[in-house]
Amino acid sequence: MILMSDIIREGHPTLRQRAEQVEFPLTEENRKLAEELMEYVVNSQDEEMIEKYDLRPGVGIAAPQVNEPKRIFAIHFDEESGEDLSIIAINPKIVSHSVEKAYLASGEGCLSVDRSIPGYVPRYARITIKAFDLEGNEYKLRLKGLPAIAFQHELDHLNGVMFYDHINSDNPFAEIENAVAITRDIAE
Ligand code: 4LI
Ligand code: NI
Repeated sequence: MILMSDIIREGHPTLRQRAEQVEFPLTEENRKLAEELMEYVVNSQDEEMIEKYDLRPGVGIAAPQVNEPKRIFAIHFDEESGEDLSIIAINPKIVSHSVEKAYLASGEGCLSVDRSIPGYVPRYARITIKAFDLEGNEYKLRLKGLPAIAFQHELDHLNGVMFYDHINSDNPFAEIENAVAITRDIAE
C-alpha cells in the first residue's frame, strides 16, 4: 500500500515532468499502481486508517506523486461528502469546458506540498472529460463543483503543473473574472 513516505514532495523533478501515456492492455505493474492510488485516497478518508498509517487526507492522487511518471490518477469522494465520484482515470483529457471559472475559497492543498500556500486557484467550473478505465474502456463524464476542481488538479500533475503555478503572485486573493467561489468543506 502507498504511505506518505512513498509520496514525493515539491522540488522533486518528477513533479515537473510530463507523464507518459499508458498502453493497453495494462501491465500488471500499471494495474497495481492504479489500484493502489485508489486505495490511498479511500484509506486517507478513513479515520482509523489515517491514525494507523499516519495518512494525510486527500480526494485525489496522481501517479507522478509516487514517482511514477505515467498518465494515471485516482479521485474518490466518500458518499458522506455529498459528491458521487470514484474514478481511476488513465490517459485522461478534458474534451470541453465552461467559460465560467471556479475556485476553492479556502485554497487548494496537495499531498506533495507540505506547506499551506494561500490563494485562489482558477479552474473551469464545468468540464467534460474522457478517460480510460482499468479494462481499457473509454468513458465520458461531465463534472462540476469539487470533482471538477479535483480532476483539473490531478490532470495538472500529469503535465508537471502544481496548483500554486495558477495563483496570482501579485495578489493571491485577487478577484477572478467570471468565477464562482466554492465554499463548502470537502470533509463535511
Ligand atoms: C478529512 C477527511 C480548507 C483548507 C478547506 C479531510 C476526509 C483547504 C479546503 C478530507 C482546502 C477528507 C482538500 C484539496 C483543499 C486547503 C486534494 C479535506 C481532503 C480537504 C481533501 C485536490 C485540491 C484536493 C477545501 C490550503 C490533497 N483537498 N482541501 N484542497 N479532505 N481536502 N485539494 N483545500 N487550503 N488535496 O488545503 O485531494 S484539489 Cl475528503
Ligand atoms: Ni496534488
